[in-house]
Amino acid sequence: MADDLIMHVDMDAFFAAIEQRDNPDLRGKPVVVGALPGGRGVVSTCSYEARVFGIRSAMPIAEAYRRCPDAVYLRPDGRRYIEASRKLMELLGEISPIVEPVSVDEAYVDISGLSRLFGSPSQIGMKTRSLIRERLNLTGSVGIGPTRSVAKIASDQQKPNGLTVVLPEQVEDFLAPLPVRELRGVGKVTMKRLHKEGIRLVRHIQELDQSTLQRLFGENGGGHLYRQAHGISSSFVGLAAEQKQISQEVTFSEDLDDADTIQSTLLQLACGIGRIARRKGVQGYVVTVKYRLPGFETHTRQRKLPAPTNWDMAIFEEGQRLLAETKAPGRPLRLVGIGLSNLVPVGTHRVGLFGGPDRVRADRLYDTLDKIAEKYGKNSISPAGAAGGKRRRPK
Ligand code: TTP
Ligand code: MG
Repeated sequence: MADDLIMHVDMDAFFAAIEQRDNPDLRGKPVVVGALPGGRGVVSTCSYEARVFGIRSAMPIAEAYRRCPDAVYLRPDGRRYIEASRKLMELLGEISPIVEPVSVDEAYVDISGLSRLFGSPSQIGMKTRSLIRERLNLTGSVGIGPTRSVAKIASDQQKPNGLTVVLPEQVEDFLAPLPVRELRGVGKVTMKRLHKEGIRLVRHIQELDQSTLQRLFGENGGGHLYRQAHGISSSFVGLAAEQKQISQEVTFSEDLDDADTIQSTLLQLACGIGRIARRKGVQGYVVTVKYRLPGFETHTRQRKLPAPTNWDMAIFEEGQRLLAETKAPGRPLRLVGIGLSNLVPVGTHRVGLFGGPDRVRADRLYDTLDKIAEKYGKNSISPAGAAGGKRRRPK
């Protein structure tokens, strides 16, 4: 519909910001959440102070340490992050009844027709940010636009603590100067193909008509690019079918039998996979876990879900379940990995933009969060939790 208005909310440096909120000593400092230096894991996320050193999510922890040995290094504490996630989704539910969580710190909110209640789109955005500050004592960035893609790109424009509103008449100008990789469904392969044609900016796509794009990129792919570049809603993400599965794994430097570390590694991997899937605009039906016992005995196990997902917590939960079912309890692991396959474009299983299944999905979110929170209540994902455990800092 012409007057659709979507808000995308993405919390700033989510895991790290929660650590800084809960421990004032960490405020203003570079904080890196993820594996600890000395191991082979990766960075989950880091505070904006750490980003100055070039540290980024998914970077090997050794490289992060090389860039900033003085940063504070913490293992993730899933329980507190999930609690914050739950509060975030709840407060968004006060803005609009139609909330679609997409990851632990990110959601789309349908704000069409809410101006009578809350005022202009910017006022809705400001209201959302102030609720986040009041309830969570954290900051989030908000983007508002006529489609999900535009709202998502907008929320990223002025991070952290930003608000970017793109009105329908501004969409083309807003998208024009961006690099093509900002568009949904444009992964590495498509980007290369676009670059080969001299198409680097969204403006270059906007300059071509739809039939030219379809000649170059196929009927579906070209049509999708055309709609994305003009900010027209598009659920087709045919270009994303570049990849059959998304997977990540970590090899430990020594055999590992610490259930907390295995869990937190799995959580990080699941977040990474969810992230890639969302970036590509796909969801997967099948979650696979892979693990290696000492001596290279490697196993995989997978399960097909009733509905496709690209949500971190759903991938994590399924992975955990599979691992619990398969691994002989207490046996040390050398490697753990998780994958998402049977990928389909987002939207394949939706009725309309925010149709029935999305509401169901929001319900499932709370269900899952409850279960995870319960679990972590007893067995926190990390010793850095409220139980007063140790927060290790490298020497
Ligand atoms: P993001 O929203 O991508 O990152 P962020 O909130 O830390 O920072 P930004 O201000 O740029 O939004 O991801 C949300 C959380 O998901 C992040 O805090 C940690 C987790 N995560 C991982 O564990 N691994 C990853 O590779 C990424 C990207 C995120
Ligand atoms: Mg975020």
